[in-house]
Amino acid sequence: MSRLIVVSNRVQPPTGEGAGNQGGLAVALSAALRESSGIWFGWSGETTDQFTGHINLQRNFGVTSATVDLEEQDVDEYYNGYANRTLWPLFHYRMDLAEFESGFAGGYERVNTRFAETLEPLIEADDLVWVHDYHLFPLGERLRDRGIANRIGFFLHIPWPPHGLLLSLPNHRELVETLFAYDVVGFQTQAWLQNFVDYVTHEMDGSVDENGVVTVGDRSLVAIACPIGIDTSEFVESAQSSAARYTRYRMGQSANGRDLIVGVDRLDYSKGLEERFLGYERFLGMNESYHGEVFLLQIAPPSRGDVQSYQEIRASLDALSGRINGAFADIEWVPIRYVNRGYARDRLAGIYRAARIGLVTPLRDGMNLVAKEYVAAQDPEDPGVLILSRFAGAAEQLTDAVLINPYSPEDIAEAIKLALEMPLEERIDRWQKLMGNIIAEDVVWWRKRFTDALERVPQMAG
Ligand code: ADQ
Repeated sequence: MSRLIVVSNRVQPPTGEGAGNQGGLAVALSAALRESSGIWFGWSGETTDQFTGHINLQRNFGVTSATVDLEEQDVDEYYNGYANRTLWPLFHYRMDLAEFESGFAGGYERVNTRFAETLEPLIEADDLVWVHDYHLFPLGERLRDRGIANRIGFFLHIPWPPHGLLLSLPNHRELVETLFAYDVVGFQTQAWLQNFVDYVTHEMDGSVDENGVVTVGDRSLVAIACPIGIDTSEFVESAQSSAARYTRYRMGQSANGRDLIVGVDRLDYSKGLEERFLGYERFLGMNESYHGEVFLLQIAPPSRGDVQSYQEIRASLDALSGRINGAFADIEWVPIRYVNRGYARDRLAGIYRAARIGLVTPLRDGMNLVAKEYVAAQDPEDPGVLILSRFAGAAEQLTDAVLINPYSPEDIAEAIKLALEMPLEERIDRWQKLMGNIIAEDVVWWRKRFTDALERVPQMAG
């Protein structure tokens, strides 16, 4: 087995606190790094006055992490700027929010070059290099510039936008060309992969063969759809842990016989939270008999608070939840509990298990792991119902969820009613089918699918 080098914007080494804190992705990557004596490289999350390229090497629970500090200007232009104010909105179909500043693009290039310069000496002859996500599109090319001939793969966690939309990005072609420095490029779904192929065939006169080899001129890459999964067995276990059981018990007590509908998302405009609240409001407006009988628990820890559009979405959700509660609440019942904090994974599992409905309604999402976690946490004898946006990548696999259009409050309202009234037999039937997929295509399956594809590519002569 080749040694694995994982590169991502942030590094999340294991903390040794069990299932409590590390996300499924970090767990899976940590396991692979441990098995292959690999290295996880990225930004430390800290800033420094002057970039030095000093690597902080640490070993935590068998995983070696190598992190670098960045300058404040790097963080502003590369992370808050190009990654989160240009690429993130555009790749989530939000041209209205995308900001095109040449300073951002310059900072993005600079940080990718700095990462490549710093990482290069750590790479040994047979290593597999696996780069993650939209922060680091050009990294492979910068490594090739330095003579790195190793197999290098790239996985995109977010959607790839339709061809016409990507044209609004200045220098879109350069960005796509950088991908050809990679041997394998992975997308979450067939739909995002198809968008990429559309761009390459229409804009670059490229072609794709039946093995997924995409060719432009004399350059090629292997493009695969490789949907990320969760650590299913770990999540099932954590839903049965004592912390989960206690949380479920407390939820049950505070629900007082009412049905719980749960939403869990980073506070992000792509997650469709306003539309979700409006759909729930519509449900309440249409179904007076359910007043006092259900409540929505929306857990939404703030993220990217330095970016203005995130401050705006936060303010508008505060106002909207207040308005809905003001309109419908009674002395003994509040229709929305809106919570701006994170929870340990085992407690989250207990909350999912207590919920009659998992409401997952992103306007656009690369995959959406919450949908899978909700299913994995259910009681097989009495499972809840997953309501899922058809615009989440997860909808390609989870076709037995109640699929909805997240832009339609009416659709959301009707799905809530349908789910609350769904007979046990149908709930079990849908859940078994969903769970079948979540078990078969878990995070280890995902990791192997990607690294196998990368290992199949012959290594270039150095
Ligand atoms: P995210 O946009 O962050 O990820 P998602 O896939 O839902 O979205 O993952 C969120 C993770 O954070 C889940 O594991 C969830 O449990 C956890 N989380 C969310 N709110 C939490 C809370 N309040 N407390 C504790 N944990 C919380 C990006 C892409 C997705 C893609 C993933 C992985 O945007 O589309 O699925 O990467 O590829």
